[in-house]
Amino acid sequence: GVRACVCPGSFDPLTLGHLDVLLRAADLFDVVHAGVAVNPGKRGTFTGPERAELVRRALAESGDPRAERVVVAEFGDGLLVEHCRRLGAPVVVKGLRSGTDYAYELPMALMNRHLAGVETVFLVGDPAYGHVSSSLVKEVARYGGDVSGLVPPAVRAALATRLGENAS
Ligand code: COD
Repeated sequence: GVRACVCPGSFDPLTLGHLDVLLRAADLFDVVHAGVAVNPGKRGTFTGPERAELVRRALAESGDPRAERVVVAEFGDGLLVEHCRRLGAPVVVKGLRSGTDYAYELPMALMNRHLAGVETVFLVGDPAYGHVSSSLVKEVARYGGDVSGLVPPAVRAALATRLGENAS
């Protein structure tokens, strides 16, 4: 059968670190569901639909053949394991930058296995993106720093519009 996984995240916005994990997950699975989590109590920089659209555009402009196996969907504020069940994808794939990431991810991985038997596969993050997070990228963009090499071109343009000097 088709082996499917979910790569969840806030993706507010997608970085090159996220993109690397999505494409490497597509080396291991037939279908990768990029799951855009939207916490209604937390106002993000981009809305759920905007984040999902940026992931789609970044995948398309990457020109990488693996991108054809990545499907993007928001999952609102529900449980990740419910999203996995709806999609028929019993595996979660996440990237780890550091031991701090692992400490944050371990209880969630244990909880998701407890709740629904959903397994978590961790990919070792590319050290080239070890310093790349959505929050730091937004801080750099807000103060006019150069975010090329940190985010795909589509995200760079969206950040300039949303946070750059000509933002309202
Ligand atoms: N290199 C490698 N991996 C990276 C990098 C990088 N540079 N940057 C990010 N990542 C990976 C990490 O694995 C991270 O987990 C993932 O990308 C997503 O990162 P973010 O920052 O976009 O997303 P988070 O950490 O805010 O997402 C957390 C979730 C939304 C996945 C989590 O809160 C969740 O599952 N929520 C749903 C509700 C639920 O089920 N709660 C109970 C969980 S037990």
